[in-house]
Amino acid sequence: MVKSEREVPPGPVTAEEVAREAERLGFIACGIATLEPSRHQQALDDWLRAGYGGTMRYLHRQARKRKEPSAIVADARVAVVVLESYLPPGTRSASGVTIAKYARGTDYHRVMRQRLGRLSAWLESHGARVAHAWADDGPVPERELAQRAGLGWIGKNTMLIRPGAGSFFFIGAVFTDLPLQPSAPFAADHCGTCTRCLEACPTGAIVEPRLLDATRCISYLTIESRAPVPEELVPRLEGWAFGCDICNDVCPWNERFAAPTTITAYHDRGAVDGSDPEFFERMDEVEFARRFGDTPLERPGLEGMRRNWRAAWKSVRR
Ligand code: B12
Ligand code: SF4
Ligand code: SF4
Repeated sequence: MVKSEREVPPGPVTAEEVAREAERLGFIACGIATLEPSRHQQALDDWLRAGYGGTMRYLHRQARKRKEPSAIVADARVAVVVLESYLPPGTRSASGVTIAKYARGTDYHRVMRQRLGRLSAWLESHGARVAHAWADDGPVPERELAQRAGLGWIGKNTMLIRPGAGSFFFIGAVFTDLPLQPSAPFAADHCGTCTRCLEACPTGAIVEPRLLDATRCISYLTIESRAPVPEELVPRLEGWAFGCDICNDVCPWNERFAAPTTITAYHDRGAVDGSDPEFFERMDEVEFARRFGDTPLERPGLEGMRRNWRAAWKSVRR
């Protein structure tokens, strides 16, 4: 059993000072999470056993660490958890096909890693010997740590939602040995009786509140899966050719509070022409690399985007 971080004596910097620095660097919120074992180990095991993770085998390999966050980074005592807003200003035309909002600018791994690196360096300059940053690139149960760090609740669509901010942000974490006072976990569930996300999901991927069958999720089908989109799901793509924002878009917490990001790297470059059915067919690998080499679209690559584009166009032409 891991010792409760609440017993750790105060360190050279306070959690409030860390939060101020995080906000100065451009994160929209920051909290401190303990590294106690997950309270949702059974939920993760059941999810994996049910096959909801599809071909994302890395989730099986990382399961032990996700359940035991203290095993992720040697000598770390807490995780400094931060949120980075990515909502690009402006909306896209409703005709044609589209891509997820997070993917319209520079790849967030690159962008957030730089800012997290600055936060790690700052922690080191304040006495940390361990300051390991993670930006969606490790065995970190990010949403659970964010909830534990007091940053929001996990909604029925499985997203971390923050009052006054919504859910269009990434989660990052710096594991450190600084003895920072943990935040109070976010206790409330502000979904109430709302079921908008469950009703709006076109593929029925949210099988029950907070339970997502990734193998039916458009985000998985167009980003993670290497296989063709299953025939029965093609008509349900609703024009999404890379990722999907529907269960975030319909959430009243986003309708009311989501504000555009000030980070220009996430702004829409306009590099994708969603009104052109042949857009990726006409492009060669050199052109694709030039336009999308530093964006999330690099993950499926040109062939993957051609597959997605064809399927998404079929869904809007019916
Ligand atoms: C695999 C993955 C996916 C998969 C599976 C998604 C899923 N819901 O599991 C796919 C490819 C479908 C996906 C899609 C998207 N993803 Co994704 N994804 C991940 C990743 C790498 C792992 C998530 C995971 O472990 N899933 C397995 C399930 C079982 O775990 P979990 O969802 O975290 O659930 C745990 C907790 O919820 C807890 N739990 C269960 N019940 C309860 C109840 C309560 C009350 C509490 C407190 C906890 C709790 O136990 C669960 C098991 O540990 C994380 C990054 C990370 N390292 O965590 C990003 C991450 C979750 N994704 C993110 C994003 C932005 C997206 C998309 C919006 C992208 C897009 N526009 O297409 C969509 C949203 C789809 C959706 N509704 O989830 C962000 C979410 C930010 C946020 N505000 O929550 C993350 C955190 C990446 C990041 N660093 O910012 N993603
Ligand atoms: S991202 Fe789209 S397909 Fe996936 S759960 Fe949300 S609404 Fe459904
Ligand atoms: S749409 Fe409603 S139920 Fe779904 S996450 Fe948002 S508030 Fe919760």
